[in-house]
Amino acid sequence: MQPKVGIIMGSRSDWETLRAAAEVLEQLGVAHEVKVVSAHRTPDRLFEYAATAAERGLQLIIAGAGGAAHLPGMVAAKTWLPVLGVPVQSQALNGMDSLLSIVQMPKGIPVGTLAIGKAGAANAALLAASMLALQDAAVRDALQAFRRQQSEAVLEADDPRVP
Ligand code: RP5
Repeated sequence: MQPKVGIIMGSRSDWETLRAAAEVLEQLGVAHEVKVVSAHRTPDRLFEYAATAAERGLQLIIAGAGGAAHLPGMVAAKTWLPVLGVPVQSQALNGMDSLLSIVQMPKGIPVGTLAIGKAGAANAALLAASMLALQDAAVRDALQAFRRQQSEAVLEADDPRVP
């Protein structure tokens, strides 16, 4: 199936975090691709990936990076597609460096920035699905089913003393 969402990350070491985004898209039946694209180590690949993303049929990009996390912002600068940024939890500064690098974009080039770590990665996928659901009834149904199941799971296990 033609991927609709591109999940990219600055390093293979980010996969433990971005895996959460891929799993959610898998669960919702959203076709996606996964690539390591480093802003610093493979800048030419980053430019090529971003510049050709729309013509290859991608509808939005989830970009995760840690530390001096320039990947989401630089990708956003080279494509008109929506870019969702996931700050990876870095060892030195616990992801505060990643968060501030991604969220503080200059006016004119936005990156929709999610929470630090796996919760942010999962939510990036859910937000991507919400955006696709505007035009795609199958994704809308899958997203609504996900929400229903999530609510039911909480309601069915509402006594925290019961394992
Ligand atoms: C960033 O540097 C990556 O996004 C990663 O979070 C961080 C560390 O990368 P590795 O040294 O583990 O490859 O570019």
